[in-house]
Amino acid sequence: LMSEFQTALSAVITKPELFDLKAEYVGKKGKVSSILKSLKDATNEERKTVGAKTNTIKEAILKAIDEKVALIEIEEINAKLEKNWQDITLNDIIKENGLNAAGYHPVTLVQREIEDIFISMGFEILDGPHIEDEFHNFEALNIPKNHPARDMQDTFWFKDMEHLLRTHTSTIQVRGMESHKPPFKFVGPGKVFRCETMDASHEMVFHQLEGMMVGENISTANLIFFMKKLLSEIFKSDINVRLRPGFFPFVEPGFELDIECLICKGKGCSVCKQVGWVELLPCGMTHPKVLEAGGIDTTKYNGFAFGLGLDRLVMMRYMIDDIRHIHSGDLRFSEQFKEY
Ligand code: FA5
Repeated sequence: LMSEFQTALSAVITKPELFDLKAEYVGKKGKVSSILKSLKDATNEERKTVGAKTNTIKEAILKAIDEKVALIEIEEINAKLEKNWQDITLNDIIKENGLNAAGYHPVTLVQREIEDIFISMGFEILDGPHIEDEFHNFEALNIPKNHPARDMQDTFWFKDMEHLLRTHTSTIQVRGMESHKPPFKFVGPGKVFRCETMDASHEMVFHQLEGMMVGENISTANLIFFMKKLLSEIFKSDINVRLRPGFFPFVEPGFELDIECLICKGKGCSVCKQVGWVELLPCGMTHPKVLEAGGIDTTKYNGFAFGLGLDRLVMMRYMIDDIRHIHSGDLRFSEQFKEY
């Protein structure tokens, strides 16, 4: 019986065939059961020897069936893998486009470099949501409803008119104050969104990198030190900068830090709107109302904040003459930064 079963088993390919075979041999009306049933008319001695032998065969059959099930399942998985095989390296697409391999986007490269500079000076890196509420984007930053400063940044509102796509990374300042106790210092990079007309230096979706330091006796000299350090580490050479007064409701005093346009060497081009300077790094001493909204004791602490225009810094760093290249998604553009 066992050798007859083994011959039948070796011919089985699919699970339904196997289950039929199982029923034929060890099912209720199967061959093994009928042998066991026939023992009712046998002698005691026959029942003992034949019964024991038949049970051993039954166990061997069940074991062989289990092994075969496992084998069939492995074969099924292998067949699926063979059929649905995909080359996740996309080699063909890369080759067809005459490209070699992937690299980092220039914004990612510069962002990481700046993060490293600030980490080395003891700053934390914070993140924040793209979808914000009015409080974090405006009110906590001393921009109440109907304040004209809301028009400085054309906002993408959600239908509920309570939520919006953040217009600046200054929202990270607010969230940072909420989650930290002074003294603290952090930077927060990320995407921001504004409903603006696009040109060589303006995008609707762009990147900023916010910075904030809160502690005792923080001064404008501290602010200027960190701004200088950032620029000298990024450009590794002397660049011309100018500091002028700038208005932002969340800082007092506020400054605009511009750098001489490196694309035209200050002569005037479409990136700097022919003025020779690029607005890059607005900053200032944090307004006491903002600190209070963030739960900071203003009798003890003060601070500074800045909001770097990351895409424009990337443009100056790599001499990119139109911001729209940065967001084009064109691999021929990103390809060029692979070596950096
Ligand atoms: C702000 O967004 C302030 N939150 C910055 C700030 C933070 C000031 C902390 C003081 C303290 P502003 O709207 O100027 O400021 O934008 C900051 C920088 O983002 C600009 O200097 C510029 O470099 C960049 N930027 C602004 N608009 C665009 C745009 N449409 N496309 C690309 N870059 C832009």
